[in-house]
Amino acid sequence: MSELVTLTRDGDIGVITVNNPPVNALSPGVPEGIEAALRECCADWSVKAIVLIGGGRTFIAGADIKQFAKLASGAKGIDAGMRSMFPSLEDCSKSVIAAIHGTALGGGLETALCCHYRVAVASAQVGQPEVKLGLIPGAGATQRLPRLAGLIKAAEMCAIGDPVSAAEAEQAGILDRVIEGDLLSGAIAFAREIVAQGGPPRKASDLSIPPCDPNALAVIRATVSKRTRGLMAPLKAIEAVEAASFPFAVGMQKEADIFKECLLSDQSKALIHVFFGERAVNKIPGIGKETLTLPIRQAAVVGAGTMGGGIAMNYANAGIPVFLKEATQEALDHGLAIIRKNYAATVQKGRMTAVQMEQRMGLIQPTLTYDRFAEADIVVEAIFEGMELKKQVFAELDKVTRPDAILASNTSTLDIDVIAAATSRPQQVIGHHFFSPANVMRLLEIVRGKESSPTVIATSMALAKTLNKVGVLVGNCFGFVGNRMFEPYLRESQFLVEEGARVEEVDAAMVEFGMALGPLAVADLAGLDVGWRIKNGIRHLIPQELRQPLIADRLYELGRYGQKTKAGWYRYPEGSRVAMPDPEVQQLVEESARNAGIERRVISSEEIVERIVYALINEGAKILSEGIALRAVDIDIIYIYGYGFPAYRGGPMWHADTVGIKKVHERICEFERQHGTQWSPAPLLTSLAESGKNFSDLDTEHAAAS
Ligand code: T1G
Repeated sequence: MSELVTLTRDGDIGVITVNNPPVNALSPGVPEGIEAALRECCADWSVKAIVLIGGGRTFIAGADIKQFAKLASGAKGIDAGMRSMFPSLEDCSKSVIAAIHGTALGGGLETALCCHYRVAVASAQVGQPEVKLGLIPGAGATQRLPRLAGLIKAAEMCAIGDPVSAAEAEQAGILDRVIEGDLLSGAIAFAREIVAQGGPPRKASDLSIPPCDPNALAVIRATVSKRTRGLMAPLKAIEAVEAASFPFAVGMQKEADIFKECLLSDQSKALIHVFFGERAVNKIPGIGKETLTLPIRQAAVVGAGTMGGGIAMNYANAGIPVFLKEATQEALDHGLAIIRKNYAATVQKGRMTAVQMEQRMGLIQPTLTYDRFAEADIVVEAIFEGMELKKQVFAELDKVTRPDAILASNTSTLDIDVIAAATSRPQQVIGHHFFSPANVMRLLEIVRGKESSPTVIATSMALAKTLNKVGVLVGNCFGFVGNRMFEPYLRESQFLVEEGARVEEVDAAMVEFGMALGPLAVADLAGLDVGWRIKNGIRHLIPQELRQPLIADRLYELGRYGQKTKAGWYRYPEGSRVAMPDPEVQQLVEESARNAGIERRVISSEEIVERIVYALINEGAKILSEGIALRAVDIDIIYIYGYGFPAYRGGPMWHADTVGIKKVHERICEFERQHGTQWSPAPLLTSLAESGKNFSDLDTEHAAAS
């Protein structure tokens, strides 16, 4: 046994405790330790039953994902210990009782399913989230869960991957008892009851599957297929669960075959990359657990428009009171009405009660003055995207807030240093770039100014978690990371339309690639007027020789701003947000291309995807080499959480690695030959192509150096 696993005794009950913080993953040494402890218990006649429990804050939260990343990359046999433990548990001659608190997930729940009984505290959760890693359960859950909880519950848990509560798990037959009071004492008492009952240990694998409505699986399959478009693992998980209707050994082999197929898939590699990436973005050189953070007990938002209202909702949802300031009562009332409408929609969907809605509304404190802003620990400015107005507001905030208050701008593109210079405390100024709708989108770009202090950065990163956001620290440049990359992404989309692809073909190709929405539909959603204003603000910076899109400005001039005017790249029928191709736009495109001497041609969806995605990658490489993003994975997380890039492709930079840096570089060089200098490959991309390295290698080197 190792220090990772200890064996103690409580009278005639052996207690095996796993101590592998922070989540008791089945890392090397843990399965071996459990197996050794089992052997010792079985060899000791005085031990009548065994309790398996997790030390610290949770039961076993799964196999060690790092190990599976290595297996996926070809390592052999490193899971042998784990593979040996599961049958040792189930074949143990004495009853083993799993005592669950925290989360029993993946291989953790599978460990519990190999035990003969399972008890848990009411706050515990159990689940099989492997599909979120592009995997399926690989240690018997697809075969044991159906025998305990039926095919339908097993299919739901294995294909969707969401955890279930202890109560629900008990109801389903997965848990035998929810323990009141101390878990260990309760589990030991339960063990003694089992001993008193006598008889052999109860194996889940011996149970027969309760009958179920065969149509119900078809319904789940259809639901899963719609909900997880493009993902392979969920449907594969259902296939494995269905194999539970065969003899256990046959079903286990089917699970093993499917698990291996998923493990070796690009989707699983990408999703494991994202799992660790979501955590890696919190690691900032020079900012550690010892960096002071400021308590945020009172917030304030300036501007009650779409963004300001959504930002205020984030604070209210986190239980933080927030002043919401507008210039006029009318604007304030309008903003509050939209917030109320948003909450009412959530109540309508059953995801919030009316009481909770009123509690949240009560935390939003409308105001027309700065009178109480001295109480605010943070102020988020969310007014019109104009630099002069922002500088004016920050100069005002400088006077009405405490010197230690954080002053954050929600600007989506403008220079944080210029905004900070409008105050006497630039070290307190930072960008908090929320993504619309701010109360829904998880991404928060945290834009560091050159003087933003470590405390303000660390507080912002911690606040992102409090607001249930994925906070990514980025540098200060036009558009920061996300919007700076979105410019070439949208530029190429428009060029492709001018060169011969239909609007709907461009969007369809990108949706097929896995994007939530096509780029031109996104432009209609964001507003062509917004894009025009941003572009207009930098037109003087754009070299005259650079080709510029022709159509968007024409659409703007025609008053076609997108969804908000029922017409943009698409037409939107009254009362609908369904994008309808518009012959008028097609005619405008053909006329503009003809006038510009552009010879139109049929363009394949493969070229559409390459031109648009490689434009992202090329700009991302520039951003990385300028240090605007700390790591390539930060860019991936930004595009997955802020722009709907498919997580099963790992983000734009991971996708480049998957396609192959050399191939991406060759195609970009080809595009440069065809379309000119705006396709000049980023020097970093050229250097990687020449050295045979990729973006993941760079991140590994960055991690080693910091
Ligand atoms: N393996 C390795 N490391 C893990 C891990 C795991 N399973 N789970 C968490 N970590 C690390 C994480 O990277 C972070 O590291 C630290 O622990 C704290 O995590 C055979 C094949 C359990 C709900 O998918 O959902 O079993 O950043 O910040 O917010 O069928 O962690 O500190 O260096 O997330 O309190 C299935 C994944 C695996 C569960 C806790 N299990 N983990 O959340 O902490 S595959 C999972 C989580 C499998 C079998 C298959 C969450 C959590 P660092 P954290 P948290």
